[in-house]
Amino acid sequence: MTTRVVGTAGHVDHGKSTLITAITGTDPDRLREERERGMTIDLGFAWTTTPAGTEIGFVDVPGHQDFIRNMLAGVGSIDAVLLVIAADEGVRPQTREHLAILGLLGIDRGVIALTKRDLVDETWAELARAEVRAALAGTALAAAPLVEVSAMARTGLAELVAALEAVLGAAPRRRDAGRPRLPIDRAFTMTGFGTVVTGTLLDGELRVGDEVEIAPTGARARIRGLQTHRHALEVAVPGSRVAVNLSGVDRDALARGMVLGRPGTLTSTTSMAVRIAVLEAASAELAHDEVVKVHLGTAEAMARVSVLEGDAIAPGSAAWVQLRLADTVAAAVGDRLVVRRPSPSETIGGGAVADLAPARARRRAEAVAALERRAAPSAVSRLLASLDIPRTASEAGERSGLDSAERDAATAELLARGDAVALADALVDRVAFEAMATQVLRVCAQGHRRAPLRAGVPREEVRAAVGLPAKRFAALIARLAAGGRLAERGAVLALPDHRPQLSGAQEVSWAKARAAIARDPSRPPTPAQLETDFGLDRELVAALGERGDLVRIGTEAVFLPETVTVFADTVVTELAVARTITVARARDLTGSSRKHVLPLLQFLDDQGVTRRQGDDRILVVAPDAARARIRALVRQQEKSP
Ligand SMILES: Nc1nc2c(ncn2[C@@H]2O[C@H](COP(=O)(O)OP(=O)(O)O)[C@@H](O)[C@H]2O)c(=O)[nH]1
Ligand SMILES: [Mg+2]
Repeated sequence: MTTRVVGTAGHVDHGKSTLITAITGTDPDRLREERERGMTIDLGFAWTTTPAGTEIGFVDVPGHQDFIRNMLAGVGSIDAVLLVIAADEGVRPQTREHLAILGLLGIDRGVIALTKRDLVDETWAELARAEVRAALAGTALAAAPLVEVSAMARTGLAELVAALEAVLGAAPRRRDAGRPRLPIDRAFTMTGFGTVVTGTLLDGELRVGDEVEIAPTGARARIRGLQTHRHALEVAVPGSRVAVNLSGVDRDALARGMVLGRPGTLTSTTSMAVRIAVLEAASAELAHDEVVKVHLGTAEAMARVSVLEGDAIAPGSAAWVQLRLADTVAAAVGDRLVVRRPSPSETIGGGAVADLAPARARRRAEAVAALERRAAPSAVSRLLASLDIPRTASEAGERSGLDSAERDAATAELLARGDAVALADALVDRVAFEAMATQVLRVCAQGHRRAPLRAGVPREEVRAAVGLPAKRFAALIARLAAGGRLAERGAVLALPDHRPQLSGAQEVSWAKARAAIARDPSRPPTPAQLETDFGLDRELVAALGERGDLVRIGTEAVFLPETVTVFADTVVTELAVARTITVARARDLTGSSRKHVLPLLQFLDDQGVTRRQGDDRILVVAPDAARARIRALVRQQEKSP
């Protein structure tokens, strides 16, 4: 069975509540004050099941202009409107204001009820119909069916329900983004149950037992029970009227305007960017810095308007604004809001939220261009506009107001086109990716200039400069390395062509040391001796190793590259013939000392050329391959330190 929600609208005393009572058998005016005054003050709720089996929940709103804020809290998430106009009075001010609000909220389906038909004759009814059609002209409801009814005489009621059912039948299914949101319209305690909140459920399902969070307070609670139209449920579906029985939260901690959702899925903010359309009928332009009342979902907050284009928005036109709210509200991209002027009370305009907590724009033109992209009609361009910094697909989808299916399709397309790049758990647009890449390369270049002797810049230093979390940073670096734009050298990062650079004085010291080593290459000095005798400190020795001028074996032995090659050739040739070699034999063959031969043999082991077997070593690879490997290693050190 499908359940749908219809909201009433129309001027006070035109018969909305009486009509709902006639259709559902429930008087939606539930407050004592309402019954005493015969006037709706706050939202009322009732429901009926049509003969064809559609369950319709009604949200009955007050028509009086003093209670417009309650009306706004009720019509935000309805499927269709029942616009009530009394045949005897015709179109009145709140008929027009409600009509304008419906337009701003994007409610474009509904039925017009011409009520109190028993009070007028056919000539008068004819005039009323013409007046109604004229008022609707140019609105989304221009072609809505009009049904003449009398709640008193009970005429036209079946036709009205049938017309509503037809309109609802053509309405799209409610979106299920897997991210339920219940804008709370009532919070109360019920004897025997405890805390209950009600609302029209959006964007996902709620289940008994779910843990929930209340935004913007962040309070946590658990769902004890769910009801739609007084039936107990296990699961409540999007688009239905829901009463949620909560445990773990006090009624006093809950109020209309708060939103219930899954923990961690709601966004609360005090600022948002919206393209505001100002009503043609507005009494004045909406000025920069003006203070207005913002109605969003069931919430309301005072806000200051920053007009991003020009200094004011004239009646009948639209422009991007940033709203700075006095109170925190929970909102999502795509939510519609209405802007009112507090006094004299007047609906000015409204629009859809395009960005939450937008960065304060330094240049208005840039901010507007970015917002235009974010409000683009296609899912792909909206998602792309959300990827100006790395975001998970789910974060980006939420920012762009996409459901999960739209988001997944758009993600796949952006990745396939190369317009977005995956970085671990996140996506980022190509432009931002290139900006981050440039930053990495720039930090490396600066590091090379600052410390020319170093092999590169510590990864952590680069990561801090780019400001990415570890996994995304690792993915960024892996991409740059795979593309040959960056070299990963152990714990440091370097530009691929970076070679440690020695100063003139260092080159002179090295030339002296090199000449000394070359005099007896198989018995070179240790790094400690190089430092005391030639002033080559460990950093310089490391740099010479990176540059390929020295081969470092462990931390305590250095050799000239050609010494390593000659030693390896000698050992390999001996092994090719004798199969095994001892340390003593290697020493004798190369005219070296045990102390110097040990690290060289260890080096061959480490490079996978030889292996220890007892006190001997044996060859692990074919002799030619062994020679080639050592040459390649020593040469590689020269080419790419
Ligand atoms: N004669 C007549 N009076 C009606 C009809 N519907 C409502 N009324 C009366 O109009 C007044 C206002 O009705 P109500 O439903 O409270 O209007 P609302 O403010 O739009 O909710 C009440 O006194 C109703 O009894 C109708 O069909 N015929
Ligand atoms: Mg009423």
